[in-house]
Amino acid sequence: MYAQLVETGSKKIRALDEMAPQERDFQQRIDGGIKIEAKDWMPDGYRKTLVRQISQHAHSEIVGQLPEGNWVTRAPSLKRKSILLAKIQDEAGHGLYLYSAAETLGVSRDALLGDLHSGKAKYSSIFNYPTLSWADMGAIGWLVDGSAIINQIPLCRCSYGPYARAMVRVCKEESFHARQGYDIMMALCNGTPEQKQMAQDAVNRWWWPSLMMFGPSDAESINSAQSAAWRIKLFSNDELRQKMVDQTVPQAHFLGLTVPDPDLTFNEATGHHEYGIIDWTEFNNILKGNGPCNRDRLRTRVKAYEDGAWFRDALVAHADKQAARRAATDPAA
Ligand code: BYC
Repeated sequence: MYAQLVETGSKKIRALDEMAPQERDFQQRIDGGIKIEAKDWMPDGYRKTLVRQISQHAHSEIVGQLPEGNWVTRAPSLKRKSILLAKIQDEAGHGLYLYSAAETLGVSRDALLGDLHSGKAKYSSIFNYPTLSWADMGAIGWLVDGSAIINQIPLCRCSYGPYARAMVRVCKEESFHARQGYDIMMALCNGTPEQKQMAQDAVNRWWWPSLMMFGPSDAESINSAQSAAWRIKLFSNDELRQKMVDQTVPQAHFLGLTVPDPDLTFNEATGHHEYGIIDWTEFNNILKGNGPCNRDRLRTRVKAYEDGAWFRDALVAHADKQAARRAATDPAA
């Protein structure tokens, strides 16, 4: 079904009869819905695509802690603070599952983090925007984690076993994150006019960046055709973006908030909300490192890594001591 000759930028998806036997077997397993596991043979391009996507995803999770971390000390109540802390800790956990999934493909976590810290690796564009008010915690949970769920539920069924399995738990936790975000928005929208205005202002700033999270339009997406053939991507960027808009617009209406898109219309015939033109110049600028917070995020991330060196050293020293103790008491071990 995948095997049409699709041009993907410089690449062309090859038909089954153009493949060497080993690659054909591999593709047929994927087409048959059989998961690929770490020790299975895989084409180099499949491995590279997964390392690229899973590591970008892992980086997004840990950089994604920073905009919300900014509000832990300013949460409006102890309850909100505990919930926010739990959410941010979940994101660290997601990063760990994902780095572990990437490691099964033969790359080291140190190398991946090195690429993040040098600015070579990408992470999601969304985390390069500032969090200016408490309402941003609501908007991030509702819109950003909401978008993440839409993108990641299909990944639970992707062809690479370790990635798919990591996604199952991630999606369960993301669902709590999205609810806590919507709950913050509900509280603000049922509060004073100033609080409602704060919620509206947050939606005004996070709406378009959330749509950009899904990546370039299908026409511009260089990796999509091959990733779809390998069942790493089960839906296109535009399909998932449309799902997000269709799901979120009624939620905004329920809150009594306006979606900041004058061109937004509901098409009765298709049942979809049609949205206006996305500012891809803004997206591309962020990808080039020129968003409002790119430099700050990277600086904070590198500092956190350097400040944690003593802790990583202590873990290694502890593991070495335990191994030495085991060897001393049981030389056969
Ligand atoms: N930001 O050919 P395309 C979270 C890049 S974590 C930056 O469509 P692909 C959360 C793309 O990498 C959310 N870069 O690529 C965490 C590619 O560049 P390279 C993270 C982007 O891979 C904490 C180029 O543009 N989720 O929700 O087929 C707190 C062309 O794009 C972006 C994931 O990582 C972007 N938005 O599709 C709260 C999910 N979009 O690599 C929440 C897994 C595109 O060729 N990833 N690019 O140099 C995916 O599903 C896919 O990788 C994407 C892109 C849909 C993101």
